[in-house]
Amino acid sequence: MSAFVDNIMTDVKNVNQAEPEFHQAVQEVVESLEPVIERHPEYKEAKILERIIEPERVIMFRVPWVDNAGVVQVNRGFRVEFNSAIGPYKGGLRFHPSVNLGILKFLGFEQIFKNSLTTLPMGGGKGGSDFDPHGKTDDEVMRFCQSFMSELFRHIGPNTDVPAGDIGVGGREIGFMFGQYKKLQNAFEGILTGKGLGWGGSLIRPEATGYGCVYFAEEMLKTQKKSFDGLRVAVSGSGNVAQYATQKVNQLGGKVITMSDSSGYIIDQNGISGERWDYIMDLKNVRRGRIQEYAEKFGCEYHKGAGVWNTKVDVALPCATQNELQIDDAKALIKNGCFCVSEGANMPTTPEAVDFFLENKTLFGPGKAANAGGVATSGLEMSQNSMRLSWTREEVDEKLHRIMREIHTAAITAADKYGSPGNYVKGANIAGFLKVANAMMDQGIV
Ligand code: NDP
Ligand code: 2IT
Repeated sequence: MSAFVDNIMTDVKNVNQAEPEFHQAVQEVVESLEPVIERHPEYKEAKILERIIEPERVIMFRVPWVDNAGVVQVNRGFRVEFNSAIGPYKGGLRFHPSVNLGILKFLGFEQIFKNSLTTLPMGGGKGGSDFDPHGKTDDEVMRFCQSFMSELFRHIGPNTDVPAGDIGVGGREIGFMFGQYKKLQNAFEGILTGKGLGWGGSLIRPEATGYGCVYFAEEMLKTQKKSFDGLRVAVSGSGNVAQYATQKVNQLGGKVITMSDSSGYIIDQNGISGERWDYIMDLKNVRRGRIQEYAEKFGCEYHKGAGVWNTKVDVALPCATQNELQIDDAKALIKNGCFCVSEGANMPTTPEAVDFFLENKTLFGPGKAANAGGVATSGLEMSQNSMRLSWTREEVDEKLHRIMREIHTAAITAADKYGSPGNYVKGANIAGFLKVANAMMDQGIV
C-alpha cells in the first residue's frame, strides 16, 4: 500500500471502526484515485477525498411493528444520505438481517460513483433495515413497511432523496411504502422508483439491472470480437438481478447453467430458459420458495451451500451479494476457462479475487459500472414522473442500452488516460469520481 493510501485508510479505519465492508469499498476507490490526485493537486487542497468519504447525513431510527401472533417486534431503520453534489440522494433500500451501518455506508459510497457514471443527475444514498422478509406473510411485510415509512417519509422527497429497491425490497415492498408515504404527506409524487406500472413506475425498471449487467458484459466481449452466442454462463442468486440477467443471456444466445439462493445452488446443463426460466420467476416472485425445488422439478443437480463458481463456464455473473466470489472461486473459474466477469451485485468479488482476475487478463466489469443500469433506469423513471408521461418499453430499453455503452466507453477511456489500460475497476472509479469532485469544487466547502 502506498503512503497516500495508507494515510487515508488509517484515518478511515479509526473514525469508522468495525465497518469492514466500508473500509474495503473506500480502499479500492482511493487506490484507483492516486494518479488522479497526483495530477490534480487542487482536489488534495480542497480535501475532496476526505469530504467524499464522510456521509453528508446518516439517519437511524426505530421500526416497531406487530407480527401475526400479536408479538411486538423491533427493527432498526437507516438512510445514509452520502453525497448530493450532482443531484438528489438516490439509491436502494435493503431489507436483510445482515444490514448494519457499515454495510449501508459501503453501498452508499459506491452509489455516488455509480450514479455519476450513469450520466444522469443523481447523488448517492442507501438505506434499509435488518428486517428479514423471508417467511413473513404479506400482512407482516406491509405492517413493517408502513412503520419504516412512518419515519423515513420526513427525510425524503422528489428533489431531496429518492430510494428504490435492493435485496429484500421489490415491487411489493415499494408499493406498501409508497402507499404509506402518500397517506402521511398527502402528496402523490415520485419519492420512490421501482413503482408499479399503473402508478408511476417505468417499463424496464424491473429488468434494468440484469439487462444492463449483460449489456456491459457484451461491450467487454466486443473488445475481443466475441459475443454471448454459444457461451456458458454462471449466475449467482435468483432474485431480481439474477432473473433478468439470465433472461438477457438467453436472448443473446448464451446458456445459463447455474443459479443459487442463500441455501444452495443448481446446475442445469440444459440451460435455465423457456419454461425453466418461467418456473424460477414463479418460484421466487410469487411462491417465494427455495431453489432446491427447481432441481426436484426438472431433475438436475442441487448442492447445499456456496459453490456456484465451481462449474465450467465462459462467463460469470455474480448477482447475489457482497464478497460472494472469493479467491478460491476466482481460481476455479480461471482454471475452468472463464474469461469474463460482470458484477450484477454490489462488491460481490473480494479484493484478492479482483486482483487475480486482473492479473489473468479476465474481462472484469466492476459493479459500479456493470450494475448501474438499475439506477440509470430509476433516473429515467424520475424523468418520466416529472414530465407526467411514460415512455414505451423500446424507448426505455434503448436509453438503458445507450447508457451502458457510454459507461463502458467512459471507464475504458479513463483507465487509458490514467495509465491502466483495460482496467475497468480503475476506469469506473476515476470516471465516476471526476464529475462529483468537479461539482464539489464548484459548490465550495459545504
Ligand atoms: P433480491 O432480494 O431480489 O435477490 C437476492 C438474491 O441473492 C437471492 O437469491 C438471495 O437468496 C441471494 N442472497 C442474498 N443475500 C445472500 C447472502 N448473504 N448469501 C447468499 N445469497 C444471498 O435482490 P436483488 O436481485 O435486487 O439484488 C442482488 C444484488 O444486486 C445485491 O448485491 C444488490 O445490492 C445488487 N443490485 C441490485 C439492484 C436492483 O436494482 N435491484 C441494482 C444494482 C445492484 P435468498 O432469497 O435465499 O436470500
Ligand atoms: O444498488 C443499486 O444501484 C440499487 N439497488 C438500485 C438503486 C436505485 O435507486 O434504483
